[in-house]
Amino acid sequence: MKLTWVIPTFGFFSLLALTFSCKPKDLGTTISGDAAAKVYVAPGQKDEFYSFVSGGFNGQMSVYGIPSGRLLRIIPVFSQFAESGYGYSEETKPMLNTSNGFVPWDDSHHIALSTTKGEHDGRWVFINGNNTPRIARVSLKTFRTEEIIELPNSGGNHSSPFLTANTEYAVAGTRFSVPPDEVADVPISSFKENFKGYLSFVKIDKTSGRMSIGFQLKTPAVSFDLSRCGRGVSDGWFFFSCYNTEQANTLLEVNASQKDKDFILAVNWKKAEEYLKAGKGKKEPAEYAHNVYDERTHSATSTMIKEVMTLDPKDCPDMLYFIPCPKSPHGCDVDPTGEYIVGSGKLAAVIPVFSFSKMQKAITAKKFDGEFESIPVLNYEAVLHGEVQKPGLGPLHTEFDGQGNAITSFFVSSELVKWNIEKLEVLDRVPTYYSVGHLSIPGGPTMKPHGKYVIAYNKITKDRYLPTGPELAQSAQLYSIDGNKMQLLLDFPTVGEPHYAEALPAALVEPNSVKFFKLEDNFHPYVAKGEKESKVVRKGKEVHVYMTSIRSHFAPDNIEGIKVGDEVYFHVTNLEQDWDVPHGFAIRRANNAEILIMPGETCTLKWIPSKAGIVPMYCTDFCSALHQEMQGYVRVSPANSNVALRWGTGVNLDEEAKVSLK
Ligand code: K7E
Ligand code: CUA
Repeated sequence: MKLTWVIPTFGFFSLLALTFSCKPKDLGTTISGDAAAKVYVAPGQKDEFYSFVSGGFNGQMSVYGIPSGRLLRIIPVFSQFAESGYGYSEETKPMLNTSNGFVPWDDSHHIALSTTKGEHDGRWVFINGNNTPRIARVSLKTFRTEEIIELPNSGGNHSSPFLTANTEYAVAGTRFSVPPDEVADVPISSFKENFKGYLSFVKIDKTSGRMSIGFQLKTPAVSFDLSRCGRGVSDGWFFFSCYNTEQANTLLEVNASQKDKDFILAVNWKKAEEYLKAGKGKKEPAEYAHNVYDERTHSATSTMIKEVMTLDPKDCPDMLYFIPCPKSPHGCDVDPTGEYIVGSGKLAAVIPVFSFSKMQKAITAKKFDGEFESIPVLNYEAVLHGEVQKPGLGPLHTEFDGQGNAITSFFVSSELVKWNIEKLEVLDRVPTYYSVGHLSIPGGPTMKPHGKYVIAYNKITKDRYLPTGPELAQSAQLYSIDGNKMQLLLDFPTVGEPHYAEALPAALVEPNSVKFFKLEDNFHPYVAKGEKESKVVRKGKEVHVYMTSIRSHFAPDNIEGIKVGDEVYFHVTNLEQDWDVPHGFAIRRANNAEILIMPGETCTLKWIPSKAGIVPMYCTDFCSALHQEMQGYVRVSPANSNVALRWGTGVNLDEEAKVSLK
């Protein structure tokens, strides 16, 4: 396919034109003959890679097998998930607590797999919450969200979470500059005086993965978009793309597209650590939630933290530098060696590639073009390795194949373009259908890319799948990159709106995957480790049912003496000790979801009966041939009744019931 375009002059109207996408001329309905064989994973065979895909506005993370494109799991993170009871069960509700109370949704864009020495280590995957600024950590042993930390002073956590080479920090740059939380109520027009852009450095414990806010940098009010850490030669640095350096607060489409160049902010985080040690930090009042899920108790707790350490660049010279970057940069990507930093200006006609060693020289030689809010601005030519000429239109993101090449996604011209980093030459281009956002090469953002494939995550799907009303499935496309030419192999639909994704070899994850939770390690306060321990305990209006489930019955499965308006807690322990045998629990007239209990786990469903009557409950997960028999009854009596509290399984309550003495 040959692409032709006119490099526009950036007037208002051409700007408008640029922000729309074009449809490639070649409709791409033909693919070469061996494509099917390359993505065919025969029944019973497993995929080579796990791919973790952000869910965008569904607030979750999804897991696909690559190259088949098969959806393996949706991991609930920031949004309630009725399928498993995440955010509905008493144990998981605290995960969604914030300084603004319970927030059961978010918008998640970026995936970050943990690394050691710049290579995937298969331990954790991190993801951002954009709307309520948060970072979550998911365990790759359990595929569950283990921790969520909120970020104060941030207006929207887009530029996040990006990790250092040894997963020392996850960074989080605010997309919206806002007044610091303390200042709050000011006129919007006082943007330049009152607004700030905060960069958060979230520390990650080496062994447990536990997160805490190490420090926040108070930077000028711009919009931080994306980021990557330095590595190898540039270890100790972070690079953040910034737009709206015009500092506009209205009609950003026009007003934040005025300048010929915005910035990449280079942050020397090792220096920031030195300043902290030297006592330059200042603790400031703040309020943010830190939510931790404990696998021993199968329960989460939420703690509200009241202060945060901040560093003001004014007290910390030689820590921050601006690199001019053409036209509203979006992606900011660092190559595997750490020497090259690729900026992708959404409205730029070139891809600038910066050199880290040139940047160091320029800093020593003070090759500055003035300052931006007291932060030195480096001279563009002095730090530039070179520009890729006529690469395409609307570059967004770049990943690396580990062979000295980069592949960049182009939203406007709907294509992936492969180019050589050293020579800055375009080597190959393939169309995407349509308007690609992020792209993902397995290991592409690490020091050792695994290569083999690139996956395009497209923003528009028109005419690729059977229509499903006004909203179509999201579209991902898989290409092979191990030959000279990139080759389209497969289209597959995704859920939510995928932004970024990261893939790693299955061998790094599969052997560690937890098969079930050991009952003996269950320290849930309401666990029943065998049917003999099942019981019902009333404490005033609170009723605690210590329930067990095993194929194919609950204990107890008959309960009487519950009254209208009671607060009933079903603490269900799944006694199974085998892989892939969850039981579900649902009860009629509940105002929330089911709970889905993994073997060895305890989960709690809260239920407030509203009417007198006999209320059925049952197992929701088809667990055995007699799954349908896995059901029982709760008798609810009027609030003022004196029906005794009694329960049992396999007995006649009138003859043999266990009775609570309380
Ligand atoms: Cu979709 Cu990374 Cu939020 Cu680009 S971002 S596409
Ligand atoms: Cu247990 Cu179905």
